[in-house]
Amino acid sequence: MERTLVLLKPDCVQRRLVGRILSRFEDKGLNIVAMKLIQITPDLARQHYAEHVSKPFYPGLESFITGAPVVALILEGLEVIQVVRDMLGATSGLKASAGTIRGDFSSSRQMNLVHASDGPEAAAREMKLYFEEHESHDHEPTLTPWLKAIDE
Ligand code: FUP
Repeated sequence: MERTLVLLKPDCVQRRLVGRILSRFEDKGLNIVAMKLIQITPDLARQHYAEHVSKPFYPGLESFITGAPVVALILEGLEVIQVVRDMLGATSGLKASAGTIRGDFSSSRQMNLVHASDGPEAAAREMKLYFEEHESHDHEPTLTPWLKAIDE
């Protein structure tokens, strides 16, 4: 089992899409093991987007991501890091395929609704940035035997 950090960004919360996006992850059979509503500070934004801080688009990205609360969550599942990235689609909503979350709900490169870790190292780093150990909860959904075979 793998875990990944997901943020439902300010545009997602403001557009009242939180329930619909969470449903897509639940429908896929992914397990929510941590979740909270938080306000990202400029300091946290700089840590999260460390690789982008010096880029021309960063000031706009920071004011967007700190402009309203976000829902942070940790999802668990088989190959969940890649599975969730595929569910999101390409970074820009204009390029993301129909059927993906960004493809279906976003027409913007910046306001693309959801962030998800792009690899195992990023997932480990980002889960630590947003959650303390005691905020995530191991649990086995009772319907697991109907979501995957025992040897998967
Ligand atoms: P992603 O991994 O798909 O979230 O995208 P990136 O890490 O490449 O970019 C991080 C965020 O910066 C994206 F959510 C969108 C934003 N961004 C811009 O606002 N302008 C750009 O030119 C590129 C990215």
